[in-house]
Amino acid sequence: MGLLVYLDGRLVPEEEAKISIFDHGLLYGDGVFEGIRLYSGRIFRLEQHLERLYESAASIRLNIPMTREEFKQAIIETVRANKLQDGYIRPVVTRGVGDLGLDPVRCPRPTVFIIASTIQLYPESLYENGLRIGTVSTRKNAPDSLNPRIKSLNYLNNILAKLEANNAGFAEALMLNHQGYVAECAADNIFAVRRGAVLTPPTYVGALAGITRQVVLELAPGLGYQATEAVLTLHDLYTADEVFLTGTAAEIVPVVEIDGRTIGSGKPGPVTRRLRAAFRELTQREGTPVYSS
Ligand code: PXG
Repeated sequence: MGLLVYLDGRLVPEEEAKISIFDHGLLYGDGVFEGIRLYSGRIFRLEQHLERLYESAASIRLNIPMTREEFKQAIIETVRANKLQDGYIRPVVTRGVGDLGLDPVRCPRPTVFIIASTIQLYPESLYENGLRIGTVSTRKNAPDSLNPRIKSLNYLNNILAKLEANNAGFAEALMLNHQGYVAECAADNIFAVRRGAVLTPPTYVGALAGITRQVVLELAPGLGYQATEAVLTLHDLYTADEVFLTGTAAEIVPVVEIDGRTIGSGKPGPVTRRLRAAFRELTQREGTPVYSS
């Protein structure tokens, strides 16, 4: 594709963007990352993504060797260098190069890279027909072992869940926490609509503090829906009027079947559709401009 990639302070052709085999991001998944969307030349919710990146890093005691403003400029420069109008941005900060032991103290300098690329959008049929998802046996990492708010490079828990879902013929994996409460999907947050209220599990149950999730919680009241965090069981989902998933790549996707139970009418519901329309409108209206000021 001939991309220019930001790597440790320089823009380099993607073929030259190489990382050491001793980088602890690779050896141990020791690092943090973000996934950010670019819509019509504007970066959506950039400040919130940067805040989550810096908070994730602080939580694992990883010092990002740039200020937030410098990081923001690096992201903007990377998008500009690739002349993108719409796309997906992946900033990554790893513990950096160390030895074969896992001690982070032996990694003097974090590795920073930013990929800005185009995005393969999900087919429109997905939004029109909705998804069939299934609960997997892989439980979400316990929050007292790995806090779900840390968006780390360590995604094996999610990948194991995804493999199970693939194997069972489901589009997404619904993950429960160690107590059996609904946490989230392998790469998306989950919402239930019950009697006009829009509900999503609190992060302490085992969910990432998703940026799209936050946008939905902000948009819902303006459309006349009460929006709150709630601890949810599978029963709450099976008997919901509507269920949908949220994520940067997927945006807002209706779910029409869970574990063989039809959700609501079996078609994407009106609340999901209105939220999705409002979300799309917002992505065209706000965001950090890349090509002006
Ligand atoms: N939960 C998890 C575990 C995630 O990884 C979300 C929720 C949604 O969060 P945002 O901030 O994007 O609304 C994510 C999203 C993919 C992909 O291929 C998604 C994510 C990471 C890597 C790949 O869809 N994170």
